[in-house]
Amino acid sequence: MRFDLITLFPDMCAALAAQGVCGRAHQRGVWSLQTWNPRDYTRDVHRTVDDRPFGGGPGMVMMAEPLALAIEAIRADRLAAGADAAGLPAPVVLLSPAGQVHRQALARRWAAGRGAILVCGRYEGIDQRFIDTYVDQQVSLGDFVLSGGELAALVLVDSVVRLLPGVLHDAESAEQDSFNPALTGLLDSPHYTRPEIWRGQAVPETLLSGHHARIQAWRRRQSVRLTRDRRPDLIEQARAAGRLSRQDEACLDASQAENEE
Ligand code: 9WO
Repeated sequence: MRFDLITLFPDMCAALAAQGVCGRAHQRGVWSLQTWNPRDYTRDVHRTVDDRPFGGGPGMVMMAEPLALAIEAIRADRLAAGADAAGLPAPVVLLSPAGQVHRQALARRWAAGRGAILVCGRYEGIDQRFIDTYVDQQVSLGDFVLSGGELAALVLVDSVVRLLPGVLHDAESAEQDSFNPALTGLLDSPHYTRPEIWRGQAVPETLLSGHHARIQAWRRRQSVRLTRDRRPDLIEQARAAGRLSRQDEACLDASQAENEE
């Protein structure tokens, strides 16, 4: 899988390919990341990538032409590398608050694809004519504003790459929700490690019992209750999708009754 990032700040993007599970997988060739600087596709001596907005207003706008030339260069390079299925060019994706909000189900869909060309905007925005001409879809991470699209692009790539086969160890993937349908859509239960008592706080007894079935049931109960308390919307979704068992419902009823006492 190959991701091409169009960015004025390529240095910001190197970390993902260098560290952690994504870094390891990158080193093994599971995926690749290339950055393309629009500044390298300018033709004036000042290497201008931005200009003042027509109609006035604060700040600067990214010019269409350097971005378009970067896309053309990427398309040629991906073709030469055989990175795309024949006649199926990689989608061009803009990270912006106007996009579809990213979530785990979309990350899974991306993980089945060939990658993408990710456009990272800066300044006040990008000339709309570039967006109209080249951008296939916009992706948002949520309702907040960043100073540029780079961090959002890296979050997107991270969420996809960790789902690729062989990126996580068995031990990690066993815990992972896509391999553990029972947990899908619920929040994970709390984790503990040594020491058994830390600053007077003990580890929940069940986790020390060595009783696998009881531990599993305890974790599931914790997941269900935590999700109910913090993200009741996810409980509704899980229920609607038939992902809550009779035990899950009983656990919700029981803790509801405790709260009402
Ligand atoms: C396009 C656009 C369209 C409608 C409304 C806002 C929009 N912003 C952009 C855009 O290309 N913005 C660039 C990237 C330039 C300004 C900083 N940018 C940005 C991206 N800020 N915040 C994001 C972002 C991306 C994904 N999820 C949350 C925020």
